[in-house]
Amino acid sequence: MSTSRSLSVLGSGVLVLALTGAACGSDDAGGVVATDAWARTSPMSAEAGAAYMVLSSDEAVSIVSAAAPTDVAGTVELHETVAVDPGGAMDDGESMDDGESMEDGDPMEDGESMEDGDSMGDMPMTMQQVPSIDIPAGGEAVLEPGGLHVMLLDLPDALEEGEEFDLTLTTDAGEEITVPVEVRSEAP
Ligand SMILES: [Cu+2]
Repeated sequence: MSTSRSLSVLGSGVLVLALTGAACGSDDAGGVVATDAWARTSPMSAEAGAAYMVLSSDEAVSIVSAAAPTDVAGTVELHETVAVDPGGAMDDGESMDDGESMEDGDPMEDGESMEDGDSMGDMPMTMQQVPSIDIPAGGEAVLEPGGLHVMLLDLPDALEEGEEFDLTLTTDAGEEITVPVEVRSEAP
C-alpha cells in the first residue's frame, strides 16, 4: 500500500526543478494576467483533467502551448469543448472531407436529430485541440467548463481537491507565464 508513493516522489523532483527554473518571478510576462485559475479531474476519467482561468492582456497575445509538471500531467493540450454537430458527424467521422458541407440555404432543422436511445450521455459535446487561445488587446480569454480549457492528460495520479501546481503558458512571442492552479470541485 505504501511502496508506490515513494517511487513517484523520487521520479518527479528533478524534472519539476528544470521546468520552473527558467522564469525568474515575472508575474506579468507579455502583459498577460491569469486570474481564478483552477483545475479538476475530468468527470469521465481520473486520468484526465482540465484547468480553467481568465486570461487578460493589454496587448493582443496568443497562448500557443501549456505545460505542467510531469508528476501532474504527462501531456498538456489547449482544448475547446464544442457541441457535436447532429447533422451526421457521428456517422461518417470524415465530415471535413466530403466537400458537401456548405450546401446553400438549408439550415437542417428537421427535428429528428435527437433520436431516442442514444445512451452515450445527455450532453452531445466533444472537445478538440486548438492551435492557440487568443487574448484580444485590452480584453480577456475565458477558460471555463464547456468552453476553452487547458487539457491535462496522462495523469499519473488523479487530481485531488486542494492540490496545487504551476501551469506554464507560452505565448506566440515565446514568453512564459507561470500560473498557480488550485484543484477544486467547482469554479472559484
Ligand atoms: Cu479537453
